[in-house]
Amino acid sequence: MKKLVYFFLLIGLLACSQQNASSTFKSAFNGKFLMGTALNLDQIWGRDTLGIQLTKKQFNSIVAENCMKSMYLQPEEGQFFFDDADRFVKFGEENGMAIIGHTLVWHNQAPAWFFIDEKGQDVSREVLLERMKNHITTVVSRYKGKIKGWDVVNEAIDGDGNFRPTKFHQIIGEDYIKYAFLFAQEADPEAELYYNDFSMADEDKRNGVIAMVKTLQWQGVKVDGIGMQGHLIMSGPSIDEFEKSIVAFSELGVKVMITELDLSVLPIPKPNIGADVTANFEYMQEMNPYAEGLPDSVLQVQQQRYVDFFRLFLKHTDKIDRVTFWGVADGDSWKNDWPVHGRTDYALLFDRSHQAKSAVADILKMAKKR
Ligand code: 9MR
Repeated sequence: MKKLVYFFLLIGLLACSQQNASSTFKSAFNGKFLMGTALNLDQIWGRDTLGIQLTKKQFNSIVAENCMKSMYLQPEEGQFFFDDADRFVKFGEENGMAIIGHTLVWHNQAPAWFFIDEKGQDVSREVLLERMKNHITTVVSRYKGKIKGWDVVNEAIDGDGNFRPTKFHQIIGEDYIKYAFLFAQEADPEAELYYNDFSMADEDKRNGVIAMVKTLQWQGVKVDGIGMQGHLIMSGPSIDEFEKSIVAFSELGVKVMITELDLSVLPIPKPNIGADVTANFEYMQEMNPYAEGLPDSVLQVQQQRYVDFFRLFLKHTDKIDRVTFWGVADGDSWKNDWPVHGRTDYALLFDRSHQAKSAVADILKMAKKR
């Protein structure tokens, strides 16, 4: 009799531990895709203890929200600042996480000196290529063997599918992208190399990115993946359009990553602003309707939309390698300050007290069934 009681106790304990094991993102999606989050400086340096606890429990991949951007890594020519990035990489290594580097070449958050000479004039193509090479080589070599993959080039294609007219494009020409990938590959041949962009479910952007990646492939350049930034809003993009891009990118023979995932519940001041960080609109009370709390009805719509997107990701586990949230908890999200500063948004799946929203349980249940 006693033996029987022990037996059932054991079965119960096993069932419980099974349930716990799949009650986190990283375990529920194990074998399907990596589950990641972006970390800010408070998390990287351990000041946000709750955020760090949550990260260790839920995620098996990290990306630095800001500290690996070129204006922070090389604020002055030849003067590199690695303290934050080193700490970020150490945290990932200590916790056995897949570490993603973001981002080597981005027109935003590049230091002003990068493009000009001592007289303030634009530098030549040769000089800019040399600066790009030096930056990429220094950064990628430092973390060689530690970083799973780099967002090599970020946001190079405009909404109409053409090349965004950035300083890189103006001064070097289209092939700056090719060179960025080649320099990164040379510095760490084992690291995966990605192209990352927003509004990737839009048809023009999708086609522009496909054309660009095809050209790179035709030139023999190694591109391992395409990052689809998931800065969603309540009204768009549609699941169908998002799916078309997952499929189309995967048909290029590269991995697809859902990067920078968040879902804003706030009104937008202008349609189609994507995630262009330079967009900035004046604060108005009516643009901040949930400062005192999120009504249940809105939370439910958000929950459904998150669940629908995860259903889509689960349908394409053969194509998707990683899903990464752009922040740990609602209070961390850039959406609180963009495109209008000082609002209260609820864009992530953990609330301001680091409690899981009900969508989390739904998503975990769905993952377990697959
Ligand atoms: O979330 C980031 C925010 O804290 C920064 O102020 C901003 C500018 O560096 O960048 C935000 O992250 C962007 C990411 O690096 C690239 N895609 C768009 C993201 C949101 O703007």
